[in-house]
Amino acid sequence: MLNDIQTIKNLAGEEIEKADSLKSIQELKIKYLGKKGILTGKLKSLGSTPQEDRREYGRILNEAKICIEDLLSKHEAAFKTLELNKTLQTQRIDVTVPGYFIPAGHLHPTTQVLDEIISIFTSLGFNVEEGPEVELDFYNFEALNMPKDHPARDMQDTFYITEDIVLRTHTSSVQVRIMEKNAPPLRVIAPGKVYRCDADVTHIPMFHQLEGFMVDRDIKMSDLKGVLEVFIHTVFGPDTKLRFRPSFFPFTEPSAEIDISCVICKGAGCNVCKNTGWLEILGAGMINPRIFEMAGYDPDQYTGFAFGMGIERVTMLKYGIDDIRLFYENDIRFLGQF
Ligand code: FA5
Repeated sequence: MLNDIQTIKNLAGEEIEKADSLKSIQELKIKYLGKKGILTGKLKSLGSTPQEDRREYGRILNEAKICIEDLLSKHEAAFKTLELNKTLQTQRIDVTVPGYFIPAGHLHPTTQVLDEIISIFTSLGFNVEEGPEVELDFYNFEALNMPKDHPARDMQDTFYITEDIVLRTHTSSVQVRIMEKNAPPLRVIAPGKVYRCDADVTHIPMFHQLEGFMVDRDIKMSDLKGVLEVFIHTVFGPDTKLRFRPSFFPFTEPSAEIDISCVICKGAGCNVCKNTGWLEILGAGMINPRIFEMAGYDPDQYTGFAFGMGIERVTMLKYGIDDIRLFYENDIRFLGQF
């Protein structure tokens, strides 16, 4: 037995010295000291040795165990340090290397311009309101003085959901909804998506409009002019001129189309303004008294103005974009410029 223990101890010592990796050290640990290990086997058989030898054998076995354990843990620690150094060498992090550029997204140009327009009107005391995009024919047309057979309905190519429900063709649909629920005075803007069955370089089936209206006693066309001047001068610069051109909308009387002096040639005449020096920007007018009757307001007491603009159109004028379809083709080379 004593010889056996000595042989095991020597053999383990030799094998541990020869081990060339952490893995082989761990294998040797199992081989000698694991549950079914050689030395563990000897310790287990201690019970079957004669009583008089048991003590001595036990002591020598324990000494051998401690000696092998020591040797194993020394080599284990050495290999661990070696491997750590190797990892540190090969996976060295150079904190001075510049980072990768992660492209960040930004707001769509129409959203940027819409946000700017909203902040101009809110600074003038207008409240922001919203209405549904799937709208009753009543609010989109009838309440705006366009009964079912009215020829003005043809001015807007409507997507009908049913005979009485449409995709709203303009944000003017919000006017009567707001007036029904609120008494004057009112100062409201209503931005949002609108839909028309229409597509070419200046028209798309889904676009954004912003409606604005003010109702109170003694609101005049000059108030409309003053408000629009602040808006136009802020967006296009203080030298931009405004022109009111007579027009027709069933819900305003009188009605006007508002032009601004061409942002490219400053009024001298160029391709963009077709040599007129002017660019159309929005529709407006004094709210037709029939709309007040629809909303339950007394037209003898209240007057008001309304205007409506296409946000893509304003964005095109602001940045000199000549094709409205670019906004919704999702070409990052175009969108990245804003
Ligand atoms: C209207 O929609 C009226 N509701 C505006 C209004 C409001 C007048 C209040 C008076 C009082 P119009 O159909 O002209 O008007 O459209 C207004 C703007 O929407 C146009 O000047 C244009 O910039 C934009 N627009 C119209 N159709 C399209 C389209 N298919 N694609 C992109 N923009 C469009």
